[in-house]
This record gives sequence, structure tokens and C-alpha cells, in this order.
Amino acid sequence: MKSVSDYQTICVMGLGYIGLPTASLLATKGFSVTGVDVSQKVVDTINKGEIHIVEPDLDILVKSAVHSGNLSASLEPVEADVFIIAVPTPFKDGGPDHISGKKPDLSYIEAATKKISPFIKPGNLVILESTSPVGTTDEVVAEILKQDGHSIGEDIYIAHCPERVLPGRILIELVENDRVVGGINESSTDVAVEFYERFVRGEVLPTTAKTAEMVKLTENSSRDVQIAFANELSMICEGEIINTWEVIALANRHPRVNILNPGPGVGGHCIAVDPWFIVDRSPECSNLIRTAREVNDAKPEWVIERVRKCADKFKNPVIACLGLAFKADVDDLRESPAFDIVKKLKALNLGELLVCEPNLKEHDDFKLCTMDEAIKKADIVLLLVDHKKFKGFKAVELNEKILIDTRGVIR
Ligand code: SAJ
Repeated sequence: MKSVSDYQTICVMGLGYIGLPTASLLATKGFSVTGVDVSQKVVDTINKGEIHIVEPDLDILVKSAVHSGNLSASLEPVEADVFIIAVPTPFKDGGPDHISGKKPDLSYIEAATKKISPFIKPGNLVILESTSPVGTTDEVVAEILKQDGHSIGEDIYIAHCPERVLPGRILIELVENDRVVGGINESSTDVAVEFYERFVRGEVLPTTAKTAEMVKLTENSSRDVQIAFANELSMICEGEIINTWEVIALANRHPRVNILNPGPGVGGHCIAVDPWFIVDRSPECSNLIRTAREVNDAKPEWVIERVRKCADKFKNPVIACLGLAFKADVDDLRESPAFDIVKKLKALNLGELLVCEPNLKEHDDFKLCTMDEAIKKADIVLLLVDHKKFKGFKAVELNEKILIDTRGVIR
């Protein structure tokens, strides 16, 4: 059987925001990597050395990985020393259950595990990187492989190593961040730790699979709760006609206070999703986590209500909507509260909308215009995303216009 230092071939299941950067990083570190995806279009794009997602410097990395011959994409898995599962874990269809919240959909993990099973041999390492409810590595991945006749934990190692990279900084954080690695038994942990130490500069921290799963959910839930606190505060301050950002800046001068920033809501595919995985398993103990989700999910409606009240003061208001992305300086609109707000404003027909998203050239639903153009014509300026490009102008330049700054960037 091979030892970890002999591992040379890797099969990465899922070529999205985590799988593709991981596969290309490993390829440039000298591993021979096959990336597997269910989409023919994604496979063809990557095999041409191109990318289908936006992330700083990923295009250069993928191009060089493919051209070196160390990275290729395929619809089917191949035999390898290490299998990395990096597929999505979304919600099941249907709204939140009133007791346990939204339910995780583990079908992608199940499908990926079943697909690699025929290619797994003694000595292989199987890693689950997808954010997963507690128990998934043991109860889903290991269980499926066990049922397929593999001798799990004896000569096949299985571990969870949750991804924790920040969109916009993925390539830096893949290497620099500390990693938490939890095996289904001690030998799996040891093998997986040794594998990550071959390409990660941060510290690789050993634990159990269940703890590693909980750590990841804890990280994102903790951020969600903190943002919910800031969002709730912003609504309280608005009622008191106090500037929230001044309150936060001054409170944060206390040595043990560190409040995050309010916004129009919480977007992205992680922070607004993962806390529900905790609530789903422990509904009776997770009131705070659940309430934070509900506070953050309610924020877009609160913003829309503010716009509606302002719009009522005009006959045919022109509303400049600054930003569509889910957060600053990315072009990603998926699960974006800003995009959600602009779509709802359009449906409400409150006035003429001028939409500006400097990170996009065009959009199917909205004709985009420049920031200057939008502000010049607007009666109401609605700032939704704290993009660097929006930080340049001052409130005094707006003259009589009404400003609704959901991110507190305009001074
Ligand atoms: N946001 C605020 N106020 C803040 C900070 C963020 O409203 O003070 C909003 C953002 O505008 C955005 C949302 O929260 O809509 C999430 O943005 P983010 O930058 O906090 O996080 P993500 O979703 O891009 O990435 C997170 C990261 N998790 C943590 O920081 C704990 C990242 O490290 C994870 O790898 C990622 O989730 C993931 O994949 O789970």
C-alpha cells in the first residue's frame, strides 16, 4: 500500500468555487489531477484552459495547470490516490419547516460518493470538503462505501476537511488558512493531516470528523449571528434617528467590543445556508442561531419599506440602485440581497429604476448605467453594496436627493 508521501494522483469531485481552485492548486504543486463535474460545458471550458466562475487570478492558475498537463476535466471519475468531494450542499425544495428550519440536501454528496466508489482501492484517502451537517462523513460517505464492500478505516481512509476560503481571496486563503481535519478514526486523521501538510502553509489541526463538521458550521453561524446583531442595531438606530455606523465605530473603541457591519441582508451560498444545518439537527437548542437567520432574512424587506416611504414623497421618482452583487467587489449575484431588493422594487413599480453594478458589463433583466449617470438623474439614491467604486462620493454632492445608504459608506 502507498504511504501519503507517495500520493501522486487526485480526483476532485465538483469543479465549482471550491473544487476548481483546489484542483488547479494541487496540479500546480505537481499532483496529477482529474477534476470531475456533471456539466459537459464546465468540463469543456476547463479542458480549454478557461474558467466558468469569477475569482481573482483563477484564470491564470487554471490555464497553467491545464497546459502543464497536470489538470484535466472529465464527466467520470478515475482511479486515484486521493478523492476530494467538493460538491454543493443546498437546501431541499420547500420553505422552512416551523420546527427545524430549512432541510439540507445531501443528494450531491451521496451521488459523488457512489460515483467514486468503484474506483477506490486499498490505501486511498477520501476527503469530504463540502460544508456538511454533523454526522455526514460517517453516516453518508463512510456508510455508502461500507455498503459497497470497502473495508473502511482499515485500508481506506476517510476524513472531513471543511473548506473555509473567502470568495474574492480563495487562492490566497487555500494556502494560507489553517485547516481543520477530522478523520472517521485516528489513522484517517493522520493520513489526511499529512496530505494537507503537503500543500497548505497554514497549520493543519487534527480532530474528529464530527468536530470538524461542527467547527465549519460554527464559523459561519457565528458570523451570521454577529451580522444579525448589527442589522438589528441598524433598525433600532434608524427608529431613534441616530447614525448606526457612528454608534458602532464608537462602541468598537471599547477594548472588548467588535461589532460587524449592517447591510441590506446576508447573501452568498454559505452564511445564509449553513446555520440551518445546525437548526435542523438541534431545533430545541438553537433559538439564537435560528433568530439570527430570521433577522438577516428580514432585512431586505425592511430596506424595501424604507424606499417605499421615500418614493411616496414623489410623483414619479427616479431611484438609483447602486450595486447588485452579494457583497463588495465581486460580480456574484447569486443569493444577493441587493439583487433581490432591486428585483422586488421593479415588481412594485415604485418609479424609474437606474441600476448600476460596476463589476458587470451587462445584465439580462436590467439595463446597467454608470454611477454618475444614475446619481445625476435620481431623486432617491439607494446604496446596496459597499463596492470600492461607490466609496468616492460624499453626501453633500447629492444636494436635495434622498440617500438610503444600507452599508454606511457615504460620508
Ligand atoms: N456581511 C455583512 N456585514 C458584515 C460582513 C458581511 O452584511 O460585516 C454580508 C456580506 O455583504 C454578504 C454576506 O454577509 O452578503 C456574507 O459575506 P462574507 O464576506 O461574510 O462571507 P462569504 O459568504 O463570502 O464567505 C464565508 C466565509 N466565512 C466566514 O468568514 C466565517 C468564508 O471563510 C467561508 O469559507 C465561506 O463563507 C464558505 O464557503 O462557507
